[in-house]
Amino acid sequence: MDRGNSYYCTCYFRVDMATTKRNRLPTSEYISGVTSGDVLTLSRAITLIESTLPADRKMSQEVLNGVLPNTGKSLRIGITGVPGVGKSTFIEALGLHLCKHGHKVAVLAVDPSSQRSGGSILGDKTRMEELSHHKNAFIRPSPTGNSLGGVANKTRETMLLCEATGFDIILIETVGVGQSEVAVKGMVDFFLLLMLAGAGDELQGIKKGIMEMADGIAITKADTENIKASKKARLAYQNALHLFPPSDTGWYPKVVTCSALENTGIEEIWQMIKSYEEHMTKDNKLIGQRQQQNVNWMYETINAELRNQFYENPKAMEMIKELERKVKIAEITPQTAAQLILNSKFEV
Ligand SMILES: Nc1nc2c(ncn2[C@@H]2O[C@H](COP(=O)(O)OP(=O)(O)OP(=O)(O)O)[C@@H](O)[C@H]2O)c(=O)[nH]1
Ligand SMILES: [Mg+2]
Repeated sequence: MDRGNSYYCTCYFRVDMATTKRNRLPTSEYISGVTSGDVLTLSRAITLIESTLPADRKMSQEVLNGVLPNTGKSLRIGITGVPGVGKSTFIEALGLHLCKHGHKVAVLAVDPSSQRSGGSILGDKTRMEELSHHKNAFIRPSPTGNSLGGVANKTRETMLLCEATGFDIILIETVGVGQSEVAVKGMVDFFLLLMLAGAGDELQGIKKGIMEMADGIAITKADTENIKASKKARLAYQNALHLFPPSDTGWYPKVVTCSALENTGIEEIWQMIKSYEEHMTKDNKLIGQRQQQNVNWMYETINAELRNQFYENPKAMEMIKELERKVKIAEITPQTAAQLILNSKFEV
């Protein structure tokens, strides 16, 4: 295997850049390197945006603004499903399929809950071994962060950098338990839900909300003795989807079966994604969706920043503690306490 061509990120461990020596390029070199398709500069630019140092944060924004005209030219695909459903194995199969057809594929992850062995993708990197060595693929682990918002932001920014480097397909893996799938839905064009055929429990234990978010469902591990159950599950899910109101875009989610291990159904899923893209490109629906996602991102950032500024203010915290005491003993109502602190925010 030719490792020389590999884009695979070599940092197999998490590095807190805030505690390591800064080793930065000039802003213009990040921009020119990334936009000329240099993957080593891409890796370094991602390390920069993952840093929490204020100077790095400022530089990251300059780099991102510099590469912005070169972004947006990829198809962004989110892949979710419960732990162990087969997301990574599926991404390996789909990613390889696309690389073989000349696409350049970047694989990212949003998994704030994962503290195991350096992020979910690296944790099970063996599942993507072949893809990780393909010259057209780039795999980056889930960034660290103590909040979902922070992790999601870094993944969005990483996605933009990958696009500017020339990757035309972005695959984002996220675990479909908790809120990370909502964050990923808000940054991709197509959202694929992976499911397993269960013994008669096809529609149990599934969060309805996730199904409603999906643009497509793949019943995976449809191989060996699972084939029959998977076909049955496909019909059950397809029927269940009919019960949901149609989405604003007029797209009807489809359900397909696949086996990542046997490489079946992968092309069918790709065709489903392509017909979705075609549907969304008509009447500029895809552009509209992305514009809305960007606006939402701006508001999320403002909200998060306002919260941080407020809760990091020592005077406000002092006042809150005192008000908390008064609320506990019913000296004042929670509403009055909240109003007092919000009014005083401008003085503290
Ligand atoms: N039979 C069969 N097994 C599969 C298939 N895809 C994945 N598996 C197996 O299912 C297990 C979990 O696969 P992963 O790809 O790691 O699943 P995941 O959803 O990424 O798991 P997390 O990242 O832990 O949430 C592994 O043992 C795989 O070999 C498939 O198509 N068929
Ligand atoms: Mg995985």
